[in-house]
Amino acid sequence: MAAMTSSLQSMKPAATVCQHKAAIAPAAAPILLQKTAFQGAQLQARQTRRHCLSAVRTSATATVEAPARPTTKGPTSSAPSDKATQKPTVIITGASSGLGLAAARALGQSGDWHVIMACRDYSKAASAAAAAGIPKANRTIMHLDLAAFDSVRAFVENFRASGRRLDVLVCNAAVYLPTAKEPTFTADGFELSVATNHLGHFLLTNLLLEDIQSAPADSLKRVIIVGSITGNTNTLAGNVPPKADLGDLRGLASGVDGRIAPMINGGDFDGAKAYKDSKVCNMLTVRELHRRLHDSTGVTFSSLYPGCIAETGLFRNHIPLFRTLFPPFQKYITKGYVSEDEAGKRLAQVVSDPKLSKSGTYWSWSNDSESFENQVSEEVSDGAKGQKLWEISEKLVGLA
Ligand code: NDP
Ligand code: PMR
Repeated sequence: MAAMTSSLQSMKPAATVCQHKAAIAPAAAPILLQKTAFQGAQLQARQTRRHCLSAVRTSATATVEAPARPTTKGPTSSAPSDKATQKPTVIITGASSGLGLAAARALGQSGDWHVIMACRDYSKAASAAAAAGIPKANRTIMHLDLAAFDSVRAFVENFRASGRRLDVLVCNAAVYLPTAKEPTFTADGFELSVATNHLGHFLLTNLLLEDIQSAPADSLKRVIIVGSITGNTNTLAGNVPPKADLGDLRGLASGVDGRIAPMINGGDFDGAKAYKDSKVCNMLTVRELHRRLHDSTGVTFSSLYPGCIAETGLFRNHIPLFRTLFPPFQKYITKGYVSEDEAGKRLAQVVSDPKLSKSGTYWSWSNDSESFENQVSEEVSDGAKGQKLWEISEKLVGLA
């Protein structure tokens, strides 16, 4: 295991690319950013964003299973009575593998839910749904690339055009880039893990809140953002270096002026830390959503740590030795291991169990699979930091 830790600590920056470079016309070649060229410098961000985003828009509409020509501006125009007769609907981001797929299966197979699988790879999601045995009638696959704000907005329009009610949103998708030597920046100009795991979900949640609010009276009305033990430094797992630490958020804040920083705290790029920081953002966002919006909307906001699901695609970018040793380490040494199936049931429980209705909660499970309200770290419980993160994020995603 020392090898795992040292492999994480030895990461050094290397090359930086625009996420959508394959979709960009030759004229846009200069926007393939090199770290040295932009570090601390003002970017031609608007031009970059416009160009990459038009490419994303094309691919998004081409792969949507639901109606592909959205016309609605706010929540769908279907009569409320239509929605009252529909099954409750849950949107799960990143439902093409791992935890998201397992939760989609648990909910889809229950027969009580319609699951919108919000995925960036349509074919992969379709094969995964079929292999998992999620009945076709109980699921819809819709394209969503969380690493592109334009795709998030297109997803929301497409969802609204489908005429479905929305009861629960699960922000589950994530990327973990522990061996990356250089940051990857999205077309919008943000480090890939923070953009995907935090900013994309932040925008999605804000846009879909009004849809959840207008769900029929019997709705559970929930927003769930998947957190992790590794973002909580009040645990042993959270103290494995590199530790999560957003600092004063100066790196993230510099994006408001169009500058690009590889890390939220303004430091040098570290892929493992970027992931853990993004999980801190997820858990801070849940607490801030609760503080700002629970009383006025009646929506329940929660986060969770489902256990260590040591065999998911999350570790696809880790070194082979890690992928071999990590599952037995978690099974026999830390005893933190949980199967995808069990973790999926846990997430499905946070979606559907009327008892798990306390807003602002970070759920965890004991070894006998009993849910309990867990404690978060000092950083995750820092209300001032949560507020600051919210205000910066609103500006970065174009909501303020
Ligand atoms: P997986 O890699 O299996 O699942 C991640 C999902 O996110 C995939 O479906 C992936 O899509 C999707 N995704 C990645 N980037 C994007 C994007 N830009 N747009 C849309 N979807 C995207 O990992 P897990 O199931 O382990 O992770 C799920 C959640 O669980 C994450 O939030 C993770 O932080 C959390 N978690 C995981 C733990 C674990 O031990 N595994 C422990 C604690 C929390 P694709 O299939 O196309 O790659
Ligand atoms: Mg951890 C009780 C101990 C515990 C638990 C529950 C986890 C979960 N880990 C624990 C302990 C340790 N880990 C210890 C003592 C070490 C040092 C040997 C260790 C190392 C380690 C590495 C190198 N652990 C890791 C990594 C990763 O690359 C994973 C990671 O940080 O991903 C972000 C990881 C994880 N350990 C966990 C969990 C749940 C993960 C991964 C998933 C996540 O947080 O999303």
